[in-house]
Amino acid sequence: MIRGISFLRSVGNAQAYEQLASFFAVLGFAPGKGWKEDHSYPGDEGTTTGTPTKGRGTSFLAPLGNLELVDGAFPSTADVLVEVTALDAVYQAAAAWLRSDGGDSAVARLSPITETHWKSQIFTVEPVAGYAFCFWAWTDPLKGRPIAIEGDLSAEGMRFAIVVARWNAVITERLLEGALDAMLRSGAKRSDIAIVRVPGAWEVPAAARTLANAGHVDAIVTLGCLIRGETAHYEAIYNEVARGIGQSQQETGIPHGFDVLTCETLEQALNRAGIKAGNKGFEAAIAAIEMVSLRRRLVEGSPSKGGSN
Ligand code: DLZ
Repeated sequence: MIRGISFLRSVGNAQAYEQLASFFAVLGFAPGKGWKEDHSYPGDEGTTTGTPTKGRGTSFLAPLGNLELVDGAFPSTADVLVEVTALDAVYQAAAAWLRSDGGDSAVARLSPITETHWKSQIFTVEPVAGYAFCFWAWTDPLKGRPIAIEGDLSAEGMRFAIVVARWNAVITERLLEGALDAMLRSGAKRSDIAIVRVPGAWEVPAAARTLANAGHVDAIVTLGCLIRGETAHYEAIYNEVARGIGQSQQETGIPHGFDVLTCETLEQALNRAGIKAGNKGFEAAIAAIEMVSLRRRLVEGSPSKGGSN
């Protein structure tokens, strides 16, 4: 039921308001909606542009927020603490902003980065005198990340089969090159990659299934190209091919990288085979590598590299 939390800071005058808005904008905050009201408040002094001040708010969003009550020693020199992931970069950005705002002497409003007692580093900055903010980051960069089990992209020691259709070879050979490039650059050995050629896309699922059942490879990459204008029963063929490859993956558990292109024209197919829109064979191979790595972690039950709280 609770949707979010806002920390409101009333800024004494329009100039400080604009300076602070400029400071937070350069630090990479996502801008919020902000607001502006048309009626005036008693004591309005006017903005730097001369128009009468009305109520307004500039907001900056962070993905996470919390209300923290503190009993005992206060953990920082400011009451707003912004957690970041790259403290050094934020520090540099803050220093650059201070320099541009007030020259080298303004950098005195930036404290050095210091260690905290809670395994993190912190600094305090006063972009405008009297308005201090603390920025901090965990010393262990994995601390505080959402818990996730992920595969990595190292193919060292993995064995692959690439099933490639000969139909539309001008396209599928490029997809094959892309898939090989991804595997070899990710650390696979050439001798651990089998290339299996089949007549057309229609034959890809059966070959993939045979390879998966044989159990000699960790992953299979399936490559083909169907061009609507040149293919009778295009939809029917594609549906069967996609279903067959998906079924082979689901029933054997062996990851199947899928790249049977379905294109309107040859030009579109060429673009997806490396001319313009990246090489989809490369992408399918990278996905297969990640899935092998993930599968090993899931089966071995070791989320060791997935990050934890
Ligand atoms: C027959 C056919 C047609 C019309 N079009 C394609 C295509 O665009 N891409 C492709 O990979 N294969 C095509 N084929 C061949 C079928 O996939 C299959 O190889 C033959 O029907 C023989 O079973």
